[in-house]
Amino acid sequence: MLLLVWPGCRNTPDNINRTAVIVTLKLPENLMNANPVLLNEGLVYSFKNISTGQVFTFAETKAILLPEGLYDCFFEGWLSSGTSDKIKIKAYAPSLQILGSSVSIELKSFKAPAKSGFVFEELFFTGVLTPQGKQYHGCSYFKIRNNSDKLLYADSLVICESRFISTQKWDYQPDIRSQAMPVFAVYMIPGKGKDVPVKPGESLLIADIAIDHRKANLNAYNLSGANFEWFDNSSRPSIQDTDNPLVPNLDKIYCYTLSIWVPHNRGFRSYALARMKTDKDSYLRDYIYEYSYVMKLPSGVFPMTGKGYKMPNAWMEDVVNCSIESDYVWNLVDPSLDTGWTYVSKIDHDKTRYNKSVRRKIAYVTREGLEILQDTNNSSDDFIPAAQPSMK
Ligand SMILES: [Ca+2]
Ligand SMILES: [Ca+2]
Repeated sequence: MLLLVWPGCRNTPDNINRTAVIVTLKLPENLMNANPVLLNEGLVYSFKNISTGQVFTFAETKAILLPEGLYDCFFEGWLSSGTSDKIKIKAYAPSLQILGSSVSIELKSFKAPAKSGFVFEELFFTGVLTPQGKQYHGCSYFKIRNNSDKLLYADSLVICESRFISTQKWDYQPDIRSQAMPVFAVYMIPGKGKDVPVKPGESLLIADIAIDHRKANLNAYNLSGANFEWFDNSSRPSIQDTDNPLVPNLDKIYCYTLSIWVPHNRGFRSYALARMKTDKDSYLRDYIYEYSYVMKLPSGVFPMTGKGYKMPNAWMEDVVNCSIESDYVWNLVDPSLDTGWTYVSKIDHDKTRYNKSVRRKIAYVTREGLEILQDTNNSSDDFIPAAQPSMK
C-alpha cells in the first residue's frame, strides 16, 4: 500500500530520498507542420543513474519517482502524422540533477536517425577566390564522420558525385532512382577491410589536393593534414593535379572527365557516401547506366543518349542533395535517401558563395562529450547551409 503514496512522500521505508520528476516532452519543431500526435504505445522514458549505473524505465510520465542522484535520460517514442507512416523520435538529456521533492525536466525530441554509421559531416565544394578575385581550385574537401557509438572502418567507402544536376531535368529513361543513383565520379577509400579505423565521433578529411594552400593563396586553407586526397592523372597538360606523396590517394573507380575532378562549385550536384560491395573491374562492367531523353529547346527537339555509372541505393551510407533556390527543379535521388536538399548559394553564379560550406547540425552531445550529428535523411533540416567552413 505504501507504493501508492510514494509520489507525495519523500521519506520511503528504505530511507532513500526520492524525487518526483515532471517531464515536458517537446516534439521536433521541423515536424510540427505535419500536426504530429504522440502515440501512447511504445513510449520509453529511461533514466540511468550515473554513479550506480542503475536504470529506471517508465512507459508514461505520470508518477516518475527516482532516488536522488545524477541521471542521463533517454526517450523513445512514435508520432503519427496522418499523412505518412509512423515517425520514430528520440530525446536525450544528459547529467540531470534529480534532487529535492520534485524536479521539472524538458526533453527536446528529434526525429530518430534512419541508421547510425558514416555520414557526411561537411561538404566544401564552392572553393575560394584568390586575392585578385579569380577562382582557385584544389581546396575542395569532404569530411565524413563516424556518427555511431562503435568503432567503424572506412575501407571501401566511396564518395560519388551525381550524374545529373538538380537545376535541370529532362525525362531521363529509365528512371532508376528507386534502385540506384546515377553517378559521374566515384572515388574509394582504399583498404582491405580494417585498415582505416574511425572511432565514434571522429572524422576523416578528404581533400582534392592535400597541401597547405595558404602558401599559394592566403584565402585558401591548410589541408596538409587530410587523411586522403583524390588524385587524377590528367591527360590535359594545361590542367594538372598535385599529388602530395605523404597523403594517401583515394582509389579512382570512375570519373566523367579525363582531366581533374572538381566538385560542382555552383552547387548543382548531389553527393553520396556508399560502401563499395564489389571490385573495381566488376563495378565498371556491371553498373553501367545508359539512358536516353529528349531535349526540347526553342531551337528544336533533340533525342539524346548518355552513359555513366550507377550506385545502388542498398549500398548507400549517406546522401546529400544540393541545389540553389532560384533554379531548383528536382531531387536527384530516391526520397528514402534524402527527402530534402541543402545549399550555399540562393542564386546561380552567386559571387558570395566562395569560402562557404554546408555542415551537418549537431543533434545532441552525450555526457562523455560525444557529438551526435543530426541525420533524418532530410538535408533541408539536417544541414546548416552557407556555413563557415571548419577548415577556414
Ligand atoms: Ca586532386
Ligand atoms: Ca597523395
